[in-house]
Amino acid sequence: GQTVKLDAYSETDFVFESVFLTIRLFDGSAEIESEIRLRRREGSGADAPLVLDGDELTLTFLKLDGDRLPDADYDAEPGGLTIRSLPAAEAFTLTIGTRIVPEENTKLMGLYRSNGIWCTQCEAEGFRRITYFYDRPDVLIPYKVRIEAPKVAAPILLSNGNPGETGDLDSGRHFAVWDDPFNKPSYLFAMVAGDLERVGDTFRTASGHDVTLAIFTDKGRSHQAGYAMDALKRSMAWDERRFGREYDLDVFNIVAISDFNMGAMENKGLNVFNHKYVLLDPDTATDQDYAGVETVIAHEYFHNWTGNRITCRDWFQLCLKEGLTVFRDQEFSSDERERTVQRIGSVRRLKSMQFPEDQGPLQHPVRPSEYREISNFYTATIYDKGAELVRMIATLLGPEDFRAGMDLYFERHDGDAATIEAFVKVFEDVAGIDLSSFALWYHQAGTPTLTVTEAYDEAEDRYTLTLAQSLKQGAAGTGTKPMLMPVKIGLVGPNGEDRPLNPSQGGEIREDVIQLSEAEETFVFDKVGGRPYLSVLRDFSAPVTLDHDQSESDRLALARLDPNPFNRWRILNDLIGERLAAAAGGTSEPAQNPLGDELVTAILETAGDDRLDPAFRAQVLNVPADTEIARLIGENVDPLRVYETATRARKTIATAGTQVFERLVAAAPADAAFSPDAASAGKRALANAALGFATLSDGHPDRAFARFEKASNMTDRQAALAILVFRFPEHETTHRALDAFYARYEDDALVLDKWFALQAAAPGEDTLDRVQKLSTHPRFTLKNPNRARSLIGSFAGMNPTAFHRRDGRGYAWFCERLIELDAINPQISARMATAFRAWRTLESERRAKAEDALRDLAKLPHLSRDLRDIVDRTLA
Ligand code: B3K
Ligand code: ZN
Repeated sequence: GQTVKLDAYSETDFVFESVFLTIRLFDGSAEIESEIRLRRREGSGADAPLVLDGDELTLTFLKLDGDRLPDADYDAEPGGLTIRSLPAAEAFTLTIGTRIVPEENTKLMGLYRSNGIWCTQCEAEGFRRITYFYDRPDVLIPYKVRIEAPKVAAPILLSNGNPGETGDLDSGRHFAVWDDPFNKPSYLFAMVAGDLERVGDTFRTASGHDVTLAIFTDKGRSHQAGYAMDALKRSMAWDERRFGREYDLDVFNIVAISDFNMGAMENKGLNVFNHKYVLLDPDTATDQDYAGVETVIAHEYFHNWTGNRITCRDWFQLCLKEGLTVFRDQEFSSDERERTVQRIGSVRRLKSMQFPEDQGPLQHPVRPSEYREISNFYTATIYDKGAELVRMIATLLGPEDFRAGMDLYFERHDGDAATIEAFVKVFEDVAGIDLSSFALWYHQAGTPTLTVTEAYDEAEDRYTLTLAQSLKQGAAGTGTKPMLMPVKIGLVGPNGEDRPLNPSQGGEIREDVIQLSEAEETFVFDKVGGRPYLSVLRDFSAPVTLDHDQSESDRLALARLDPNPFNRWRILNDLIGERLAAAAGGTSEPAQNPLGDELVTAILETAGDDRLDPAFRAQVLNVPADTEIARLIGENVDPLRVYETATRARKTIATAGTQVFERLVAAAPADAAFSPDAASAGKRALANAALGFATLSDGHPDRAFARFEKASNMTDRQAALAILVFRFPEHETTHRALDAFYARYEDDALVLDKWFALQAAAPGEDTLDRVQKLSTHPRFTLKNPNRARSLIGSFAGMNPTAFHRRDGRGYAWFCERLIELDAINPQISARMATAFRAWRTLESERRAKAEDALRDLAKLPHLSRDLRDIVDRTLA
């Protein structure tokens, strides 16, 4: 495959003005007629050919202003169309006919058929699988679409924009026309046709415009769309309140599809969703599922402004829409739910998904400068680190200037295909500052280390803080210069009060935010009123690794009394992570209590403190994942040893906290009425965490099984089942629970995914045998992305003990599946292959086996470009 480079960007030779698509759907094929109005760009050569993108296309005809073009004037290949001898100056119309087979489109890119429903996915480069086009984000034009389809199979016909004419045709067919007045790039095109059920609602915008809302689902599922609709209306209202952004079309449609490569897609006026992020009810969905639906609905809706009204000039700018939109959905969830708990969730995600990426072979900057396959760049770095960069701008500028900057961005760039430079510039302009050293964050890959040293002069009552930043050159080799970063701090007194900050020397500080820009800076604070506890990097104000040699007693004091609740969690979580990494990383017999008594006491005190938010306490009990501990160890990792150390630590907490956990379990009746709100969810999270610990000290499955049977909702049912499967994988009680769960939900694909996923994630080398057997289960298929992810993805991505089996059989089996999957759906195979990304940090035996497996993959001649790109970069 060819490498695409940022600095090779140039405008198209021709300017598209508009397009009219006619899509004729038949059983077994689709005919597309694309009528493009265009002209040669002024200044581009008078004989430059028109070169259009295509992917697996068949041309059926080609006309210039209504007349067939002579064969000699064009070359049509499945992968592109080149047309010569086109008019030099005046505008003209090309009509391009293509034929495709949606039923055979297993890549689920372009136009495909899922469960009888015709639907599309075009981002990033799927439109070229429908028709020849300038399939790039800087070609912005109005689309008119006419869909023709059989009435019985497809009573519902949808596309972008506002609905137009509809009517009947011969032979049981009908048509519908859609008009999208907003200029858009091809990746935002969408079309859906099928026999769908509809849930409707309306939303009146702040300026009084009535918008018709609808969610379309498979037959018999629309009753599960209520929460998604509610989340949509709340998102619309929030974007008006918080960013002054109103919706701009007469209709907003969402369609839930069962075969979908990712979560959802923000097509203008017609969002297409993985049904996992639409369909919910208490009996089948967990609190986490509810939160996921809310986030994804909001995220796609927010794209209407950040992504659609203002799009990206090229795919190197992907974080312009994704990082910003993740930031916006995080803010929405923080306003709708509980800010600290949301922040903890985002930081956990960042550390577990983005940090390993940024510290391994798949490292890339938030704005990459080259790619071989853009689909592989929808990463945690683009999304989550991209969001952190926006958050840092907000923290550096403060709320007023940040909002003013966003207003200016919308005003200045509405209708543009913009760049990161343009985005950063609006904030420079409103705040009158130079953000060039901040902009390095977009270009330098890797996680910086922030080193903290402090000194207190008792005689002068003077506190001195030195902050140093450093960045290692990583796989991407993108530079190591110091970057402007906000470091939010507090100097905390013994009663948990924030002391006033009186900086007398050092660089820039605004309120409680240090604006660190040099490699090292020292700040002096006078009259601090006695030696303070330093609470640093509050709210995780910058995405860095903290290197702070703070005494255990200071840290434990802060864990109790820091007025910044995020830091209370972070300090405990860091301590647990460090202790477990130290114990699991060595080679000597690990200590009986790797956490130490005082830390255990602090955890239990927080978990048992009824004055604190239950969701927060549940987060404190949520010990860092094995993969996070492995990352902290950094080299020669033995995943089995990590698991055993973490289990020992959990047992210690369980034993020391028997009373606390008994009380917490008892306080939450298993059959309580269900409400999906954040406060109720937090109570369930705490009770279920407590149940896990209580079961650990019981040492038998009865209590979890009883809870499983009594559960009134999926959150409690799945939590109890997970305890059984993870702790007692071979116990007869566990089999009984799994069978009962299966019998109850075998016809509900989304719940069955949970059944597969839980079993695949059960720790232990033996899980491989179980997963192998499950892969021959009649309900297992690699063709449905959710199902493939539930078993194979969960095994490779969530089960280090089984995937990284010492004998290498986990790799061997996984790679066989990967190859099968690659022939069906390369985006999914490539995504799953990232499970190997930390292979170099493994102990030598496993490392050698992983390397062999990767090299064997690399040798195969027929890998997709997607998978090859990941394999090659992982090995590089
Ligand atoms: N923009 C889409 C992601 C498309 C992924 C293409 N491989 C969903 C989102 O981020 O909102
Ligand atoms: Zn997005």
